[in-house]
Amino acid sequence: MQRVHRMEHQVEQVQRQRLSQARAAQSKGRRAGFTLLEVLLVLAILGVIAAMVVPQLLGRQKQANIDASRFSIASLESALDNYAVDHDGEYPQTNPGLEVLIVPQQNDPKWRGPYLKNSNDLPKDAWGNPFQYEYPGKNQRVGDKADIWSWGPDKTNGTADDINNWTVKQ
Ligand SMILES: [Ca+2]
Repeated sequence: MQRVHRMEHQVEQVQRQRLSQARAAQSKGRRAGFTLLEVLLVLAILGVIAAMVVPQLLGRQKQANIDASRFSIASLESALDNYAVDHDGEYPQTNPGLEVLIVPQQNDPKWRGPYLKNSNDLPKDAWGNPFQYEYPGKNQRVGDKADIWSWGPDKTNGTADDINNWTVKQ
């Protein structure tokens, strides 16, 4: 009777051991699989976030460049106004253009520049191109003003993305 009991006990022990091993193996397997799933999930989420955020950031960068170029045009306009104050209300002609805001033309006793804060170089637009200048302006609707414009993001003159001082809001 006691022997039988002992045997039952041994069987029970072995069963318990096997079960515990099986659980350990199962848990190990599940863990590894879950880690891989986690990685894939994270990658998928990152992909979704990148797909949403990157175009938005690019769009924002483009808008910032447009704003910066518009700001430069406004600075040039005010520098030209200062130049005109010293030159009996006359803006520089198309040639020599904006250059005279930094360097006076020969025989120009009225010049009291430089008229730009950064007097070493004329500002460039956000895409590295010089601002275009024409006086008398052909596009101004009111008054005697100069045309100032940037070729815009596509770096090409006369396209829709040009930034200028005669279109009210682009
Ligand atoms: Ca353009």
